[in-house]
Amino acid sequence: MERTLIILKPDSVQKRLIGRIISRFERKGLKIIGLKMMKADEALAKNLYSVHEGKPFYGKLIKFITSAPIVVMALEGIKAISIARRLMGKTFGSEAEPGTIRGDFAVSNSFNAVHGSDSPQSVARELPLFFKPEELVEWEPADIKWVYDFSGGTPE
Ligand code: IDP
Ligand code: MG
Repeated sequence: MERTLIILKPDSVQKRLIGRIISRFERKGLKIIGLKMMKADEALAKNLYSVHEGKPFYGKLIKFITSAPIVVMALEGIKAISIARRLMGKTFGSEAEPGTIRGDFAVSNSFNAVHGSDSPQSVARELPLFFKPEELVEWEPADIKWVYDFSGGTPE
């Protein structure tokens, strides 16, 4: 099982999309193991987006992500990182396919509804910025035997 970090960005919270966006991940079968609302301060934002320092959009991005509350979520599942990224759609709201979160809920290239870690290395760096180990909840969904095929012994 893989873990990933998802952030519902300030535009999602302001547009009252929290419930609808969380359900996209839930209904796919990804398990929520951490969830909270918070405001990111500048230090946290700069840490999250350190790879983008120096790029033309960096300043605006830091301002945006710290401008209003966000909802942060830790998800778990087989291939959770790539599945979540595909549910999100392409980076720019203007280019994201209909049916994806960004395709359905964002039209802007910067105010694009969600952040999702893009690799195991990013998860290892980003998840601990937002969740302490004790904030992540281990639990077994009641329907897990219908979410994955266990007929071969291991989930598929
Ligand atoms: P990602 O969120 O799909 O991983 P990144 O390239 O990592 O995309 O960029 C991080 C965030 O920075 C984007 O989600 C978006 O909010 C913003 N961003 C990226 N590229 C641009 C741009 O060219 N103009 C404005 N904002 C951008
Ligand atoms: Mg990225």
